[in-house]
Formats: sequence, C-alpha cells, structure tokens
Amino acid sequence: MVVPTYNEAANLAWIVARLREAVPEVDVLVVDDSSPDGTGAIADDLAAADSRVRVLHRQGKEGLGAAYLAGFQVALDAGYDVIGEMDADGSHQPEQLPLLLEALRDADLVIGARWVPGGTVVNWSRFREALSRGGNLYVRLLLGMGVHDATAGYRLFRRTTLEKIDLAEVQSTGYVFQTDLTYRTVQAGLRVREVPIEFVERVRGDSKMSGQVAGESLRRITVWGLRERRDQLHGRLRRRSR
Ligand SMILES: Nc1nc2c(ncn2[C@@H]2O[C@H](COP(=O)(O)OP(=O)(O)OP(=O)(O)O)[C@@H](O)[C@H]2O)c(=O)[nH]1
Ligand SMILES: [Mg+2]
Repeated sequence: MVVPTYNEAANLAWIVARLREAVPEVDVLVVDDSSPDGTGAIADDLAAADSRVRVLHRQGKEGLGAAYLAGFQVALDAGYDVIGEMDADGSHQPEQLPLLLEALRDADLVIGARWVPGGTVVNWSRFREALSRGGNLYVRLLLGMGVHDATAGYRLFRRTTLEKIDLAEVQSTGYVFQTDLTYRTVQAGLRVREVPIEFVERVRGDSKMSGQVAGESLRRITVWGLRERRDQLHGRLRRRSR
C-alpha cells in the first residue's frame, strides 16, 4: 500500500499500525513530501521498527498525483503484483482492505467506493457530499464511464494494470489523478470493480484540498470530456460517409 502524506503527524503512526494489524502480509510505502510537521521523521521511526514499512522522502509538496507516481515506480521496481492507494488520515479504514483484496480476484482495478449501494460517508457536511456526488456525476456524463466513484482514493491495482496504462503520460498532479487513472484503466479495456466502503472524515489534521486542486480537476475532466465527444462525432461521421 502506498500512503502519501503531507502534514499527517497526528495520524500516520495510528493508520500504519491499524493497517499492519488488519492485513499483516501487506507492506507499506509512505511517500512524504518533506512535511513541515515532522511526518517524515515519524515515518522513518515506523520503518526502523518494522521491516515491512518503507519511506520515500520527496523534496517538497508536489501534489497527490506526483507522490503516487513516484510511489508506484518504487513498488513496480520492487516487483509487487498488487499495488494499492490509501489516505493517511483515517478516511480509508484498513479493516476494510480485505473487501478490496477479495474483489481484485476478478478485476484489474478495485475502487473502495462511497457512491454505490452500501457505500457510506461518516461526518461529511451536505455541501461536501454534494460536491463529491456532483463531481462524480460530471465525470460519468462527460467521460461516459460506468464508474460511480471515479475520484475515490482507496484502491488496488494489479501490477499489469499499471504497466498497461502508461504512467509516463500522466500529467495530473492533484486529486484529479484518481479520475485520470480510472479513465485510463477503462479506456485500456480493463475490468474496474467498485466495492462499497464506509468513508470516515478525518478527525485530526488539516485537509489539503484547495481551490487549485479543484480547479485542475474541473479543467482536465472538461478537456477529456470534450475530446471524448469529438471522437464520438468523428466516429459517427466516418460511419455515415461509408
Ligand atoms: N505526499 C503528498 N501527500 C499528499 C499531498 N496532498 C495530500 N496528500 C495526502 O493525501 C491524502 C488525502 O489528502 P486529504 O487532505 O485527506 O484530502 P481530502 O481527503 O480531500 O480532505 P479531507 O476531507 O480534509 O481529509 C492524505 O494522506 C494527505 O496527507 C501532497 O501534495 N503530497
Ligand atoms: Mg482526507
């Protein structure tokens, strides 16, 4: 499991302990962007105490997507067959990881989803829920994917999936990275499965969601959507002229 961190000093030890307890055979890679609050040093202590925990220190805050790309590369180089994503703030419960692992038996990407039957969120405001549901509806309509929680960040990829979707091409740096990888996986003809999870809003620490991150999402998804419509139209015109 790749766990990106930026200022998660209050959460990291707690979440890694829960993960190691819930699924002991899982190895953990913390990807820290030189958090000013000392999260990197906490990660080093965890790694020193447990050989299944490793840390990737990065120079500065470059965004969630950039952290994941760096983490995936380390995991691919190390030869892992299954590579996962999980937030460090407790929103993704390690105790639910077995559900995702089970679903990966007949999938290439498994998403722990909020907006499918059985999925729930704990402690979210109506506004936050509307934003996430609305964002996912926009993604579904524009990109024409059957995925209900394409923006979610609790996931498992098969190694082969990451190898097929050309990570070198990915430019998304913020949270839109999640949608980007979902879209690439669908376009590659691979199987995506969503399993309902209980998503718990963070109790400690601050959110890193920002206007800039949201803006990148809206921009990129709109561009992909317009491209999708254009290709559809071209396909139709070609068929008609035959
Ligand atoms: N390495 C790294 N990690 C990041 C960066 N931005 C966010 N993260 C981590 O990504 C995960 C998700 O970020 P959050 O701040 O929880 O975002 P969120 O879930 O949308 O916001 P909340 O609802 O407040 O939790 C957390 O583990 C963060 O520490 C970044 O630029 N670099
Ligand atoms: Mg969070």
